[in-house]
Amino acid sequence: MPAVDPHTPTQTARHIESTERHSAHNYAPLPVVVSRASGAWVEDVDGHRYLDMLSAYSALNFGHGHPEIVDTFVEQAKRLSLTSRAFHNDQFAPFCETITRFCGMDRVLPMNTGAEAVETAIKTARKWGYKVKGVADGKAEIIVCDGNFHGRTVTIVSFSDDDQYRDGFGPFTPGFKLVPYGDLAAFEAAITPNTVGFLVEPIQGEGGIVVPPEGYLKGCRDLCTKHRVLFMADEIQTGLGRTGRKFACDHEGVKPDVLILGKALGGGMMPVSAVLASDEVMGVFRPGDHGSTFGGNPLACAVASKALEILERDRLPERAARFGERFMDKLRGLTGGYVREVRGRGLLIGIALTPEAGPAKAWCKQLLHEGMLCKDTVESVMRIAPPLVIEEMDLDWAFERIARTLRGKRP
Ligand code: IF1
Repeated sequence: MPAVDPHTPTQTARHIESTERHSAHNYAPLPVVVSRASGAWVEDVDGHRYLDMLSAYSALNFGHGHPEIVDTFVEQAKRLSLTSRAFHNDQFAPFCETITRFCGMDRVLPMNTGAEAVETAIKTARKWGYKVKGVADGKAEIIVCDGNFHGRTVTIVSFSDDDQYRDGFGPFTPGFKLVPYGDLAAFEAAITPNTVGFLVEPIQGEGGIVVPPEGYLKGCRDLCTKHRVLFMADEIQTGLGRTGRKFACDHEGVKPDVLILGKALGGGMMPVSAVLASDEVMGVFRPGDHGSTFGGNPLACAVASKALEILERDRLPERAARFGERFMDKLRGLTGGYVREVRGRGLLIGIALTPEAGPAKAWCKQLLHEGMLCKDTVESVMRIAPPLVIEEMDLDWAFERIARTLRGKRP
């Protein structure tokens, strides 16, 4: 299939042709070239408007160009952008105070991307295992789940069960054990005296918006406590209001030992990630053990602090819960036909299609022509995750398009 169909307008076609020519082909984006955006709406290089129902996989919880975040960003960029951690900067302490209070954790270790935060969590668990739990050197095991997505570094893809993520990238990092997601008995059976951590997404994103059975997270939490295993929640995609609570673990009253955040923490402005833990766990780090040139930079700290302030002040988790419930109810009215199931929590929603519907990607492309951006995950699931600041009338607008499209002809 050609990258650009002959009907796509000139500017769009030019950009896509140049991209195809000069960039690595590690993505296959939908054929839209965005050039500006505000709130939940984006505009492409040919002047067409689209409603953003993906929000950069939850990195845009605050929408595009949130005025206060932009102001914070611009002001801080003018004053001080970077020091490295060789010196202190005056945005760091306020950020650490804000985020630890927000998360109910003792200490934070800031990084930049999600994958770096996951790597940090893995290093934390291993070091804790050796220094505190007393696991013999080189023997630490971390349990992870089938269908996981935690990023794309060599170590992280080492424990992916998706062949494409691993193919051609070995040799891999040992020390990980896969168990079926949602299966408490399988998790307990996999624990050994060498198990130092359990790394889990409270809702699997790339796995297809998979909500685990009720009681699973709580059960895992209890098993982790019983066997002295660190419960490590990857809330990079599910955290910060997306699922209708501050964190997806809150739905089961679960407090992780290690909390991993990213995406929306950067206010949609820049990559900011973080790992949070208790004094005991974070206490394993000594100067020089771990770090990052950009981690904890003043620009990131200022923007992230502002993002957390807005999230709380504007009650965005409650908004996600309210809007998400209504939107999911309406979507469920579409089941039968091409819709097999609608699932998710808050504004993290998957529309699972029937086999007769064909690939979800074709439907997302159809919706693009209707003026709406969304994205397939696995073969047969459409992922819906609008900014949490979206207006209800925009959600109504989106529902009309989705309903009309899914009731229409198969693309
Ligand atoms: C891409 C997926 C989503 C994540 C969880 C860690 C990371 C991610 C739970 C790593 C990142 C992103 C990566 C992005 C697409 C997107 C994605 F489809 F790939 F799986 F959201 F579902 N943990 N997810 O979801 O964070 O290093 O990217 O900052 O294009 O790969 P990162």
